[in-house]
Amino acid sequence: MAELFGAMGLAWEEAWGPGVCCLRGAALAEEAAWLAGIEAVVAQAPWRVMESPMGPMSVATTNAGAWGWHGDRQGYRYLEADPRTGAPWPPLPEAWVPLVVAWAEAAGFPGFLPDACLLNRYAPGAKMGMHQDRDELDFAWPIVSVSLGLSARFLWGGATRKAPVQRHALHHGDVVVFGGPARRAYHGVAPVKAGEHPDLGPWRVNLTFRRAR
Ligand code: MD3
Ligand code: FE
Repeated sequence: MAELFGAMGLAWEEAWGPGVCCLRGAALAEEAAWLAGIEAVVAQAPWRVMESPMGPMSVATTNAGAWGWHGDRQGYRYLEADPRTGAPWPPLPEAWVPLVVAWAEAAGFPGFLPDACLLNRYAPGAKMGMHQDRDELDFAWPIVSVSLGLSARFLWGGATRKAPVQRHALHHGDVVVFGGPARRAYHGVAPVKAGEHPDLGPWRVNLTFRRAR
């Protein structure tokens, strides 16, 4: 467990396995920029519940960046505009990008430049079933995840649905970079427990930065 400074603020690096790097608390140093950025995104593209072929998701979702992830009964894809309004998704807040770039680089992915940020908001009881993220073009790029608000139990499986699952708590300010052999691993989030976070209230918000195209 190495202590990191500089672009990461003060953070603790944890290796979970091949291709996964957890930077505990890395987003805390710029917490205000994360919260203000979320407010700006949601003002332009409000939280909405997306559908999946199995029915409505239990999280509320929105997007920022050139591409936004969209789910409906037909399946999943990236869209250049918010289907609610036809307008482009809000831009990635400027303060976010250098932080994400630095975390990706620290995890061994120089040159990562996200063009999509999927924001998921969990109320107590909300969860995400085990799935792979495979709507992006190039799996050589990692996904960078930022967790804020209520804690959650993250479930990390393997290359198949049957592989054993590791469980890791994710807390306010934690950053995880998933790349290489972990990029197509099955993963999910257990139902979030009721609680009240001092800065976010009764919510968990997770942001995933992706290279969609
Ligand atoms: C491992 N979100 O939006 S973030 C998702 O906490 C998603 O909201 C979860 O899974 C959340 O698709 C988990 C961590 C994460 C994100 C993408 C991954 C882990 C991943 C892609 C591949 C492997
Ligand atoms: Fe995912």
